[in-house]
Formats: sequence, C-alpha cells, structure tokens
Amino acid sequence: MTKEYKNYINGKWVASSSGEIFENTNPANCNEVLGRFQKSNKKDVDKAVAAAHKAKKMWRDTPAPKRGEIMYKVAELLVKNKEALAQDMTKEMGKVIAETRGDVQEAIDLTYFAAGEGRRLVGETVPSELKNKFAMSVRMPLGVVACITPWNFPIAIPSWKLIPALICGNTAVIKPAEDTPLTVVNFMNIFEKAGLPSGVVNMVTGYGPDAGAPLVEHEKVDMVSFTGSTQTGAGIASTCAQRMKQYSLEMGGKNAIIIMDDANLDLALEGVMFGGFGTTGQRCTACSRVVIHKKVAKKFTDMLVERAKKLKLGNGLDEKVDMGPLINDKAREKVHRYVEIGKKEGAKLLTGGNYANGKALKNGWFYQPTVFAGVETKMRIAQEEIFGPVVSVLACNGFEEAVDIVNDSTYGLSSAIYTQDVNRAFKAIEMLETGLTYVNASTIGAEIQLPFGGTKGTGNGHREVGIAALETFSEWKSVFIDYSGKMQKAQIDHD
Ligand code: UN1
Repeated sequence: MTKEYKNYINGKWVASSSGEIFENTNPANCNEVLGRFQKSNKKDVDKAVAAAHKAKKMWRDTPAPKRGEIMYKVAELLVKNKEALAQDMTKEMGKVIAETRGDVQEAIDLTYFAAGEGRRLVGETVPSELKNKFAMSVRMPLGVVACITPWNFPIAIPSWKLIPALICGNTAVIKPAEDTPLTVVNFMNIFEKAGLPSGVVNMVTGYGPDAGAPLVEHEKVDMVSFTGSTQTGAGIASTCAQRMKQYSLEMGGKNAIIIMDDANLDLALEGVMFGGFGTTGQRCTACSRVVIHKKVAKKFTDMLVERAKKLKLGNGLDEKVDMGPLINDKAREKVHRYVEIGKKEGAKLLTGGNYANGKALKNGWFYQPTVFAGVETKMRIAQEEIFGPVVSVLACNGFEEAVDIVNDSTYGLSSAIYTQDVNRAFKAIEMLETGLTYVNASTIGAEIQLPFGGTKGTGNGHREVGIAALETFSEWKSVFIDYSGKMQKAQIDHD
C-alpha cells in the first residue's frame, strides 16, 4: 500500500476532516504512485490558521536571534538530507537530479542567508526636527502569512517564503502545489526536527482550489505570498484587495536572451540551452525568446538546433539524462497547443514540436526540445508563457531594436545579453524592463542574496529573497520618543 502523508497542524500530523485523499505520481512514469495526501478543505484550513494565529504572540515574543538560530538548524538539516530530498523531488517533479540538488542548495543558501537576519533586522534612527526627541523605525511582523507554492521549485520557493516570514516573526500556513506535496512534507519534517515550536509553521495539502481558496479568504490570514500562474495570481489579488490584505505575487515570464553580432556564440549557446531546456523550460525565468542580430542568426540557429537534437530525455534520476518530462498531461497538452499555434502563425519549426514517444519515454509526459525560427514579436508564441521546452528565435537589425523586442512584453522577469562590448552591456542593464538582467549569462540561475521578482505583469512590485524579503514579510513602525518633558508640537513648534 502506498504511504499516506498527513497535514502538519500545530506540531501534529493529522488527517483531513473529509478523510479524502489524492495521489501524486512520477511524471517520468505516470503509472507510479508515490504517495497519498490529504485532500484538505475549508475545515482543515480553519484548523491550520487557528494554530498559526495562536502561535503568533509566542513567536513574535521570541527574540529574533533565537528565531534565526532555529533556522540555522533547519539549514543544517537541509544540508544533511540534501540527497534524499533531491531524490524524492526528482521522482515527484521530474527535473533532473543535478537540478533538484540545486533546488535544495537554493533552499540551503537562502536559509543560511536569512537566518543571519535574525541578528540584524535593522531599522533606522534619524534626527528629529525637535530638541530632546528621538526618532526611529522598527520592523513588525505582519501576523499569519499564507504561502501558496508552485511545483517547479518544490523546496526553494517554499524556503523563500517561509524562512524570511518566520525570521520577521510571522507564523505561517503553507499549501504546496498538488503535484509536489511530498517535498513540502519533507520540509515540514525538517522544521519539526529543528525544534520549531508547534503552530509556527503549518501545512495543508490540497487538490485544486479546495484548500487554497479558503486560505486566501481567511479573515485571520494577514498576508498571502503566491508564486504560480498569472490567472490564479489575479484571483488572489482581487480577493486580497477586497479584504485589505497584503499580498506578494510572483507570476509568469517571457524571458529573452539578446545575442549581439560580437557575442561569443559558443558561450551564448550554453546560455540558451540551459535557459531554454533546463527544468524542461518550466522556470518562470526560462529563456523562451532569443533575440539575435541577423548577421549571426543563421549560424547560431544551426548550432542551437544541432544541440537541441542531441539532448537526452529520460528519467531525471539517471545522471546521464539532460531533460526530464513535463509536470503532467495538462502541461504537455498546453505546450503542444502552443506549438500548433506557432506553426499556424507562420513561425518555422526547426526541430521538435511533438510528444517524445521513444521506448523509455512513452509512459511519461515527455516533450521534444523545440526550436522555432522566423518568429515575430506580435506572434502569440513570442508573447505568451508556454512553460515548456520551446525556444523562439527572433532576428533583429541591431541593439536598439533588440531591446525594443525584449521590452515588447506584458511580463518583465528576466533578460540577458551576450556581447563583448561593455558599453552596450551597461546600456542594456539600464534599458531592459525586467527585474533581473544577466550579462554573458543565461536568464536562469538567480542567487538568493539579491531581490527576485519582476516588473509589469510578472508581479505586484514585491520582491522575495535577499534583504528585500524583509520588506515583503514585515511592516514598519515609526517610533517617536519625546524626552523633553514638554508638549512639543511637531511641525508647529518649528522655529
Ligand atoms: C522560478 O522559476 O519560479 O533564477 C524560480 C532561477 C531560480 C529560481 C527560479 N533561482 O532560475
């Protein structure tokens, strides 16, 4: 019998109130059921939020350095369990083992980095306009934070949200994506082993919107942090706006790499391969557009097609495999729909464009690495997020046009430029309307020491990770202390 995993509420592992379960499967072998998980509903969410609400005062009163020390233990346990976490993650998510190890490493980096903030959480002191008066700002927790996390970074993204939220003194309820609940169950085990007090972190697994929607709506949830689709994010934004809750959204991308005629094409090829086909194209930072100077377009496209054809598809646990499957059947259908759209729009399909049905692949959600050339910026395949291994090549006449093409997008997450001209590189950094820009490197692989997030339709202006995460998961209180012993009136007693 496949193992059943419970919800984690108030430090206990509990079954859902309905008694219903759902299963997760291995996308490289869809017949393999990995676990049975609680199909939670509003009742379970109520219990989890009540636990987080109850733990709020105790956790807020715990000195921040002490909160940080528990996070150091979390980091140590992540290090100790890195390989086991990565193995489980590849099984339930499909990406290759080198990448799932990287996913755990990202959570480790983030946890060590953010744990240190427990000893800082700095505010400001500024001189008052008046005599004998002191002015400073301190950070306050927001309260109960709801984290709704995606399947493509099953532990890194939960860590981005939970660790800074807890360091800032918030308590949390997390609802992992239905395709990757096991990794978050494993993460909860780590929090438990690290000695995090009961109720500070709670987890409800759920299927469809049954748990996520009541969590967002819950009156005792003070803030929602969401990474996922634009459609779901827009729904969360309107629910939160009506209830005056804070929310942080990280959604799609249509990230581009510019390749100038002076670029090192071999290096650029590595960047496009990694950005376009790494994680089977399922990163919000994935490179789905290559904007290339027409002088080198043909040469580069030939190189790209040759390499794409050589990618070895298969089960990500095999160290020799380059690219795993897509997450599920719906994702694969969506990718294929976009390929059909691209063909109808007049783009030239150079390689791929279909389900990968080789012998070892027919039981999984595999899709061929796909390259389109002759793509124009108005085409849907150049505008909409496909979230699969599809790279569109757009030719341009020069730098200014390349930048215009990249910026002609409703998204603004990541961008990159390959050039040897340092002046052009700096100009690109200034002009590209994205939250991340890389020079002579791919669009993927952001490190956690710096803010992560995008402009335009990618998000709502918040940033996660880096010091910026503290802004997202806390709010400011300004404090004025008047030690004059008099009634001093600000602004009025000015002269
Ligand atoms: C995502 O795809 O949602 O920069 C996050 C990167 C990773 C994070 C991606 N560090 O590609």
